[in-house]
Amino acid sequence: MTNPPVLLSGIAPSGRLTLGNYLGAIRHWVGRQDRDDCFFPLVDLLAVTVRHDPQRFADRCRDFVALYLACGIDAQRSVVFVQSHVPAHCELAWIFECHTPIDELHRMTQFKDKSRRHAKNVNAGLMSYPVLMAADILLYKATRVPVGEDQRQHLELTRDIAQRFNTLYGPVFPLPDAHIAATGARIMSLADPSKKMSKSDSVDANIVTLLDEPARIARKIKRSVTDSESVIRADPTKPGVTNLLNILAAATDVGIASLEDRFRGLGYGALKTEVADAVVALIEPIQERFRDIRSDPASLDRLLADGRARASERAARTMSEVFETLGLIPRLG
Ligand code: AQP
Repeated sequence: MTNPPVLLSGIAPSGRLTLGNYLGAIRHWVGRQDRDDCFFPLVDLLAVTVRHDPQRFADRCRDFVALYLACGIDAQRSVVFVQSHVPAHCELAWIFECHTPIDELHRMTQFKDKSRRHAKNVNAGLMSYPVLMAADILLYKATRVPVGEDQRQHLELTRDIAQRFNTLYGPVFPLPDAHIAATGARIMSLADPSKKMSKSDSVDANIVTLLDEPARIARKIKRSVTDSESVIRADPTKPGVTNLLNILAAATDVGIASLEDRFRGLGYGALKTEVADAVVALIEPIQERFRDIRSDPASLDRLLADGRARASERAARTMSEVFETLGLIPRLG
């Protein structure tokens, strides 16, 4: 019997988890757990590329992990762990940094975007974090990486890094593929649908967070920006309406074309009400489970210790192979 493919996907604990993170990423992780060998790190070291609050950081990380679980990630079947608990991520990232031309990193769209957003803190980590991301993936020899559309470029970089390493030293790493869902891959901001919904967005009206109260979620959706045409159809010239249709399609698993049929002749109010109801129906049970899981932080920490042990074991195997391939003196004992 062949081994199931290794799947890895993670999220940085910055800001607040959004509907975009759920529909574009986490929801797709849940369905793969029976089929793939799944690793779901909380990529906490990525979050320190921007200024963070050390007093509240550990609790925020626990919130994120609790949300993973509340969304349906099962820590028995999958390996749920914290990136910083497995130092091999940084060791491999260093080796990859030595094999990644700086120009390639400068070209990354997210680097350009983040350099603009954090103009006073354009640090080396902001530029090199896609290399750490490549290490996160390749350390476990993951071949499936379910992500939203925004991560496609980073996956290409990961493949380039793996390919370069293999060509120089021998075939160590399989090439991973980005698995981008047909629906929900790019959920846009509610108040500014020209940009993606982003968990570190400081404008609350732009995002639906997984921990927003249901009434607040409904209010934000009902106030979302549309247009003056009053016709419900998916169309690049109608980003607000298209976004609402995408959200509804992803939340209810109904195709865009049938939604357009169903809403023919109806106004934006009807669409917004239905989107709000569907999103609340999706998020409310997650919130209930979250409260339950979060009420027992000791269990959460034990679960992460178990995840660390399982992840470390797999990581150590890859690192031995990498060190040997690079000609380093083997670590004995
Ligand atoms: N709007 C989105 N629609 C669909 N998928 C999305 N993802 C992110 N935003 C959307 C997917 O969620 C996973 C985590 O990505 P991320 O950590 O880059 O999340 P973010 O919300 O995009 O984060 P920010 O605001 O850019 O904050 P930083 O970078 O500071 O953490 C990925 O699979 C992503 O594709």
